[in-house]
Amino acid sequence: MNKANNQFIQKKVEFINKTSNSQSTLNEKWAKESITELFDLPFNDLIFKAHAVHIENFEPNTVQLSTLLSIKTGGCSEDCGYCPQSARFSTSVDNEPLMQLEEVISAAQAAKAAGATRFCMGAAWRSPKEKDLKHVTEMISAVKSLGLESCATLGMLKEGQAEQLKAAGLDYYNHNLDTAPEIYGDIISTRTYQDRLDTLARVRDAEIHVCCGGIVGLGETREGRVGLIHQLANMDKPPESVPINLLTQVEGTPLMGTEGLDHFEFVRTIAVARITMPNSYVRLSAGREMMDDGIQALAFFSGANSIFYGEELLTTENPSTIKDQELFRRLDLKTN
Ligand code: SAM
Ligand code: DTB
Ligand code: SF4
Repeated sequence: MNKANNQFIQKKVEFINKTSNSQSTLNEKWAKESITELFDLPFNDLIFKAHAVHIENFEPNTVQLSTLLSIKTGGCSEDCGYCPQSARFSTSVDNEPLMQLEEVISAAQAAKAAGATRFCMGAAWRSPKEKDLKHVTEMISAVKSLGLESCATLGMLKEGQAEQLKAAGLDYYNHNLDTAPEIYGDIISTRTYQDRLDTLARVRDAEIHVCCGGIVGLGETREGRVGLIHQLANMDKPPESVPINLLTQVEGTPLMGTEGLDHFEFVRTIAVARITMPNSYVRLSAGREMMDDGIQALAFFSGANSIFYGEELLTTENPSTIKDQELFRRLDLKTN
């Protein structure tokens, strides 16, 4: 590289570093103003900065693969406005009871054979009942014995339930904040933001890794996205894993027909998550089916280092494993 080029990059780094976190009067790690400033950077400056943070903290060019399985589908009592599994909306999702252990084991074996290292089991529950939890703990132990990391997302946890999951060997619990507190009530009325924070605290106390993120494209403004990142980045300990979902609009849900989010704004959200949570895995989650390869490449450049891998999310489509493997090859990405 010639001298002029080197000087240019040096100047760019200095300029970008100027947008640093201004100390909040509330003594939080990330002031809302600093997060807003990041979102407001010229796109190239933002993703350049995010990439710099990423390669300082993670193995570059490496993506973690998590495969999802819906172990109990549909018929959920909650009213999350984005979700095709709510019993309150008329969608094409068929209700299915809790899966048998053998079916879960075969799905986990297939995920491992395809290259996934984490297996995430999702259930359409408000919160698990004791008898359900017993079956789920068997599934967790079976997944662990295959040499996979385990993750579960079962809704709100009551006192003592996180400890049961931990004892079965659960590595991660996924429970999303979904959006900013100010917007939350427009999307969900059957559980509060505080309910979610309480479950997350139980997961932390039980020493299970926290997987917590949200959805963008719910019709929120940029301020809404700032508010979500502000909550996540200021947790006492930020989540180890941060899934950023782009709303997958499903016929029959209240959020069907919401104006689509510019995919560059989605990439900005990934970049801001990376900068504000430098040690967390940032997962490019729901919505990849709608994104072209260029947008996904920009998301990886901006610090996304995990994806949901496998033909299906919970009830909606995800890119095929063959298509993903082709993308990894074209981008020289290693997987783990
Ligand atoms: N029932 C449990 C709960 O809500 O905690 C676990 C499963 S729930 C489907 C897990 C997360 O998936 C939600 O919190 C939400 O962030 C995400 N999700 C659900 N439907 C989605 C959609 N249509 N588009 C994007 N993300 C979605
Ligand atoms: C998360 O943040 N996204 C996943 C997982 N955690 C459970 C779920 C996405 C669901 C998309 C809609 C569906 O397939 O039903
Ligand atoms: Fe139920 Fe979870 Fe869907 Fe909400 S997101 S309706 S809690 S399955």
